[in-house]
Amino acid sequence: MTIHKLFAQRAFLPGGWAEAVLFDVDGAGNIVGVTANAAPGDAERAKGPVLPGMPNLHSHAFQRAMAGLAEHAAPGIERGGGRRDDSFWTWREVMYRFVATLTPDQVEAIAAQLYVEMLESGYTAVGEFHYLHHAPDGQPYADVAEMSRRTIAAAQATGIGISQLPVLYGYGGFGAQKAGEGQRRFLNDPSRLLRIVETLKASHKADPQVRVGVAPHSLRAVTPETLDEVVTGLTALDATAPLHIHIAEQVKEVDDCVAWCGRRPVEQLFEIQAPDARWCLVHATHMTDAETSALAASGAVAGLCPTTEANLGDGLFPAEQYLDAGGRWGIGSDSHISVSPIEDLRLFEYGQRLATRRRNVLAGEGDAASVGHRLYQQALAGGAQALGRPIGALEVGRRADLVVLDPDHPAVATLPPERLLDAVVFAGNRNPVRDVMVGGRWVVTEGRHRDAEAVQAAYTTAVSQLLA
Ligand code: NGQ
Ligand code: ZN
Repeated sequence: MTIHKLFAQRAFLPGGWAEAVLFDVDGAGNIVGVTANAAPGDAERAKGPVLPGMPNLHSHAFQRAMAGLAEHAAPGIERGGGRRDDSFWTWREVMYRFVATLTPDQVEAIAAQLYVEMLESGYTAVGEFHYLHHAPDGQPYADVAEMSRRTIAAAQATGIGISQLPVLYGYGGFGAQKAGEGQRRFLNDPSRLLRIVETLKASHKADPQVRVGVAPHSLRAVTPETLDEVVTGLTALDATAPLHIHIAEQVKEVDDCVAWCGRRPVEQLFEIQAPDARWCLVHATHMTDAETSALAASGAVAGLCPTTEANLGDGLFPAEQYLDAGGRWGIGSDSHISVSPIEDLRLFEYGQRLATRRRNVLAGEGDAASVGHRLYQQALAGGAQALGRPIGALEVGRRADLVVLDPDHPAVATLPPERLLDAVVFAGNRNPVRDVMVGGRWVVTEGRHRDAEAVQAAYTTAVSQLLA
């Protein structure tokens, strides 16, 4: 098997920054050798410091095309009663109207544009929390997995790794409330959802760039019985496949959950399931101390989406307590109001500073006393776990997913390695990502994705049709 050799003068390995690192990558895109203090020999040379690519653990790809369409408070056809009534729930109404007519071709074009933007910003894998399954009238397409195939096709065309998470969505609210009109394209029972999972798994079983899991949408959209059925069904197909769920994002959601079952959402999930390392609890914004400790102890990942959570007015995740308790977490760009690991990591810390009036709230010990270092490192580990793929670290056995920082970026050019991630996270306003490799292949060079222009042209056509 041919081995590609890549030499980096400086690279961020699991133990921290290392010098003169030689990577061996096999033809399948796996790292098969990592040697520090090595001679470059005839290896290809990375043009700047090398970081592991960041996993983006939570995406609703189609929402990329509505970024900016829900940021005005004027009352009118799109909105409720103006700014005092604007909330997550009115945003959701805008989203339902946006989703009503989307075609498979449009979804694929939007996803491709999004994935190009992710790659150019340093994300090398995505968790696609996919609930737009059916035709506008709610009827399944001839291939029930049609829409999922489109996001996977966009991932394959652009080169990003994907964990496709077909969503189980059955109801409109706690206690098996009937789903609304705006939700009809999302609906499946557990057996049809598992058929989607099975057919996708069969189509992609040999592809190391694709993993398939399941996402029960939220405790609002499933019952304890349908949740159990889909978890059991997935486990039978793949005992380690990822399981993602939205949870406790909004105060109203917590209140409605308590009114329905007497327990808060995170409490209720732990009552009816046993979340472990396979699980990713997306948002988990509103937790009591006991819930925070239970989640941290479970080994599950908290899927944090700071820019979307800010945009939707969700609230602040109890980050300091959760990290102190050893909780695992990663980041996602969710609604894609921003597509930048830098911006999401920065806002994660800044939310805590604003709330506590302190600085370096999420710093750890040793190398991790650097907030940038600790956040980047933990988001890599949690993201990799949540996506269920061997990614997130530059070590033997993982995928060769890496980012080369621009050596001419002022911060990259001047700062010592132990401050580099702080500069990137807190002052990387001009994108410092130069080149990006996924599964051993370069997909971004000199800041630009190989197909950026064609993908954007198709995106522009798709969105102009949609908004016409
Ligand atoms: C979603 N998004 O499924 O796209 C949700 C909104 C809901 C976020 N929670 C819809 N950020 O939760 O019902
Ligand atoms: Zn979401």
